[in-house]
Amino acid sequence: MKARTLRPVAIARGARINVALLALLFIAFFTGWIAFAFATAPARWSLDVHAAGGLAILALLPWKSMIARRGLDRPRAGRWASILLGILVLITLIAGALHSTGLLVYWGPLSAMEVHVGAAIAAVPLVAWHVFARRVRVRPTDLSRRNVLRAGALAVGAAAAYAGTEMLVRASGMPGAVRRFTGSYEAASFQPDRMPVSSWMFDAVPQIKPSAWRLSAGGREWSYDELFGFDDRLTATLDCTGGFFSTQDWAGVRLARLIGSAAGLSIRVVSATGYGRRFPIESSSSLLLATRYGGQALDPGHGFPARLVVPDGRGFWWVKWVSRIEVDDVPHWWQSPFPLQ
Ligand code: HEM
Ligand code: HEM
Ligand SMILES: Nc1nc2c(c(=O)[nH]1)N[C@H]1C(S)=C(S)[C@@H](COP(=O)(O)O)O[C@H]1N2
Ligand SMILES: [Mo]
Repeated sequence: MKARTLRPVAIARGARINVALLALLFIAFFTGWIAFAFATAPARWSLDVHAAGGLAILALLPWKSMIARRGLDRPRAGRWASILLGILVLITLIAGALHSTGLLVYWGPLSAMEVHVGAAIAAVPLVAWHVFARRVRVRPTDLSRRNVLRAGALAVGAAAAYAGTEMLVRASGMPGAVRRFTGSYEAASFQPDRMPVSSWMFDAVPQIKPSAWRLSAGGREWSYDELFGFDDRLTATLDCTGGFFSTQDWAGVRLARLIGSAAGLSIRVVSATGYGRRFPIESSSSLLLATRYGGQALDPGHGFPARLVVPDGRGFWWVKWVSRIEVDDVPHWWQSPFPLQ
């Protein structure tokens, strides 16, 4: 096979596209996780950057396919890994668009959002390998005025394209028009019996007998009946990173009542399954340990006997099947940003 000789202009363009892709992949990955970390304003602005970044990647793909074709012309190891990377990036983009337009929000047991994030995570080691194995030489002149202008034009174009697709989704009344600011779809609000059951990763629903169950909190144990006797109420929205949200009337007991006068920096709420999250001590009066939703007892899927309600906290903070609440001097931010279980 004859290697094609490329003019320096084409080489510089190739490097430019590849470097831009790398930056955009970083931005999309980072802002995606910011969006998952919050159920408040940062979720929105990070998703605006995220969506524009994703569309910018899409815009560069025609140029990238020219580079890829050139690379594929040379017989060398690892081309299949590059092709797999291409497939994963395409799946990520397509699933993101399916979720955002609402054209296909569920695919069997998986949501488009789960496919989107799953493919993106799977692509990470391949990107790392790819960048290492197909090294691009970056020169100081790459930061030229012209390249900065190019990057600016790409950013403006991507933002406009994102605004355009959002307007199109709304004007045409696609299902995606009714997403919440986190991108999630409403599901069974105020209909507890129809609320979706979800878990962060692999936690299975435990069957807990209320007679044998005890909650340890504030230096003592509480029985189910004791907890059920409280009637603090809160209307709050559970917003799962899987792509749905559901608002319910929750009832139970404010954590402040359970921990009493215990002193410390943070509160750790632990599930019977071992899953747990830590909260700043100041939040003890806004957090609710719920035994009921919509006036009825929780069911096993939703955390029976008791589950945490975290207003303005993403779903993964809403620990289910709570068995232990501890106060200690570990700062609340001293934990993995996302559950590891
Ligand atoms: C959207 C993400 C990307 C995809 C889907 C992708 C895909 C591919 C494919 C299929 C090839 C041809 C097969 C091969 O040479 O292994 C290739 C080549 C290459 N890629 Fe990527 N790539 C991506 C991002 C990047 C990034 C971020 C860099 C560097 C910063 C990069 C640098 C290169 C280089 C230098 C080549 C070789 C080109 C040549 O031999 O002329 N790529 N890429
Ligand atoms: C590098 C890989 C990624 C790319 C290229 C990418 C790209 C995209 C694209 C193109 C959209 C559709 C935007 C729209 O038109 O509304 C989207 C949506 C979304 N992505 Fe990603 N994404 C990536 C990774 C992630 C990750 C890792 C997360 C979460 C941890 C994430 C979370 C989301 C969310 C929540 C939406 C929905 C936004 C909405 O409905 O408004 N993405 N992504
Ligand atoms: N013990 C435990 N609690 C958990 C989880 C889990 O995996 N284990 N998943 C969390 C996540 S990610 C979400 S979205 C909500 C889902 O609550 P639901 O099943 O009542 O909708 O529970 C949270 N609480
Ligand atoms: Mo979730």
